[in-house]
Amino acid sequence: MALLSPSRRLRRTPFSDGVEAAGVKAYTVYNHMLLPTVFRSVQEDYHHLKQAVQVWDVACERQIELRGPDAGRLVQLMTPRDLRSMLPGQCFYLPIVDETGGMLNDPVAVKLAEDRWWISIADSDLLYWVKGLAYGYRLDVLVDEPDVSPLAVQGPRSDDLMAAVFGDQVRDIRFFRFAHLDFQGHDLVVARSGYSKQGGFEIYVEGEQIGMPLWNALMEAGQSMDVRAGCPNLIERIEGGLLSYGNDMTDDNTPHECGLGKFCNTQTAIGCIGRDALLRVAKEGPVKQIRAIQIDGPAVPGCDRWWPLKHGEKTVGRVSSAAWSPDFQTNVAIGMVRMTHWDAGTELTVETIDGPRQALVHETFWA
Ligand code: THG
Repeated sequence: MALLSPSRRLRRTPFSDGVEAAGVKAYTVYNHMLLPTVFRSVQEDYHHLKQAVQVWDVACERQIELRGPDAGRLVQLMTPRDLRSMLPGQCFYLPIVDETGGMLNDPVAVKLAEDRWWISIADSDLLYWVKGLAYGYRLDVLVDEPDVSPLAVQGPRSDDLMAAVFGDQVRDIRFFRFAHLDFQGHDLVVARSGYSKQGGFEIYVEGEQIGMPLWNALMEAGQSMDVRAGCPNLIERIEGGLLSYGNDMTDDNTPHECGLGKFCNTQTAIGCIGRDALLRVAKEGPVKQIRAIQIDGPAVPGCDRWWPLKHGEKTVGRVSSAAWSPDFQTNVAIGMVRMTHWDAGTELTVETIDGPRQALVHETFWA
């Protein structure tokens, strides 16, 4: 692939100087912003993530801030997950759906207060949908994209690194909870969350002023822990079954097709715009669903378009993400498979860009 032309529209982040100094080798574009994808190599980065600790510039996980008495009502309009039990201090992974039950995004919602939320979005322009709803429903809420940039610390040594910078209080933060912690006089939201299965934290950095000081403090404190700059890792996230909006699912898919049924309480999510549509399809159940797929043979090429999944002549699904897994010594993949062929152990053929391969519907994701 050719290079990306830098421009004002392709936004840099408060950490871009650190990312470049660390020798970033490739970027993707996510929410119109730079997202690093490779530092040494995807495989080297993968081994290191699973053994040590990394600092990730995930500023592209942009926030939509909702402020005002109707903030909670507006979030509930958008999701079939029942939010009544959610307390300030909690984060929830939320399917966001339109009036047909189609997925518009799969953010992490951060409930700062009853009347103040951050929706930490995946790669789609959700802001306009949210603004449209707030205006159309005449809600008493302000909607905007504040300058808040998440910095993730991920890997088995995350607790030690974070404790070195923020103190031992970070160890007490529970999964998908957050605390307010001080860094050089700035109050930061620090959550135990992140786009890997290796454990870690996300620091919501407000403004760009302390971006590089925080980056540098983590890098210095982590020297003895072999800290490195990293990024969401393709291999690790496929092993863990972490979905990527736009790749593994689109607005043509319901949350149930995406395997996100466990994050839906459609019966009791009163107010959700997609509720009727989802209740209708829930009666029958989904006819296709996300599955872990194992692909035989040597390392597959990069998956930059859907690869058809076939049973004989018949197309029964598609693979949307795939990579060679050094730990499992096979190609791991995420696909959408029709009900008739989604049982574990079903043998299929996947038409990769380099030709057909044998594939197997796997029982579960790998990690
Ligand atoms: N963190 C924050 N914002 C984000 C992401 C993130 N925005 C974009 C993208 N990632 C959104 N997608 C996901 C996908 C999966 C998870 C979080 C965001 C995730 N899932 C866990 C799992 O499936 O094991 C746990 C979910 C749970 O149990 O509640 O973490 O990573 N800020």
